[in-house]
Amino acid sequence: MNIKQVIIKAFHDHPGEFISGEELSQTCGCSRTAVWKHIEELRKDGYEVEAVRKSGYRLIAAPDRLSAAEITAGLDTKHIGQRVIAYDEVVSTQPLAQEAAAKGAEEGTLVLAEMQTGGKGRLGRPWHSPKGTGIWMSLVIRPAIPLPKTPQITLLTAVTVARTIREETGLPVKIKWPNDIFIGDKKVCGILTELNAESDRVNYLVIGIGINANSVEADFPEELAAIATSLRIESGQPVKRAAFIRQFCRFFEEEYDYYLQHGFERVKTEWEKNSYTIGRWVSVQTISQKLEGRAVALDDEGVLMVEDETGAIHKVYSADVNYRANP
Ligand code: BT5
Repeated sequence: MNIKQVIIKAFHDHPGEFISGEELSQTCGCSRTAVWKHIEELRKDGYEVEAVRKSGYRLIAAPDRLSAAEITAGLDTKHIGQRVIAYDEVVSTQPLAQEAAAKGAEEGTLVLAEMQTGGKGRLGRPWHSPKGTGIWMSLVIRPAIPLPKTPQITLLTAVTVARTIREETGLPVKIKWPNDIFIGDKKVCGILTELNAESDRVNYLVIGIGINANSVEADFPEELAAIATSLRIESGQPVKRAAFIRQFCRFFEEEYDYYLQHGFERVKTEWEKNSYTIGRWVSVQTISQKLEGRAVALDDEGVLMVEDETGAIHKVYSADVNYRANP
């Protein structure tokens, strides 16, 4: 941690309290003049810091910026989110996270940006990622699981995002198989999992998560206006993005550690409980076939099971799912 990060952490550890210049200089291992200079820099970064003679410094407000220091301050996880690589503007966080992972970035590394100019969804589709409004992040993990189980990680991520949204905003969310989070009938979050593996060994996964946090209606282009929403639009409240990400990291680590030790059962139950898909009549387009039927459940591996009109069960591994009125 650099000195600015140490100061931010100290403020987070003492919310609303004054910290003396002396104490900060001891915590940071630098002179009181150096502390003062770093506080000045924090002010330039948008931090509102009150300074009172004899009392010291007190944080009044932190900017809603996704810096590494803001996210890691007060983050009590073992791995997830402990290393943050934050950018202002990128084409997409996915290749940057892949590059970091290829160079050995540790499990839990988070790559994020205020804005993406070429954010991507699945199958080459675009992901709209305007400046400062969203959470556009890619998480590197290195699970020791066989290749066919990796789609379970997307489901685990969806369950975790859904829980974070529920607990941070109180909004009712639903998961649409396999990777969309919906509020009502609008999409608020999409997840894209990319994989690097050799024969049957996973080297790393990069989980891309895009959440419309503070977007207002005008932030969505015409083609998204009817199908996309944000946490702010739905709740009427702006989201503190750094705090939201910290909570996501805690929930993800808890769910992920449990999954690695005990398997998929808990994710499956939680996913089905939150599902927008199970019980609905769906039309499924895979690379090779199109079918219609009722989505009945996930199987023990996380594969979607669809029952057609003849009662035959089809296993759907990877596909686009659309919803139909019941026949
Ligand atoms: C997804 O793909 O939903 C995965 C999105 C993953 C985005 C994250 S952001 C951080 C990381 N870096 C990246 O470059 N990507 C990841 P898919 O299921 O294919 O959905 C894409 C479709 O969602 C588009 O064709 C649009 O219809 C719609 N869409 C695009 N931008 C949206 C937005 N901001 N909100 C809601 N819907 C959107």
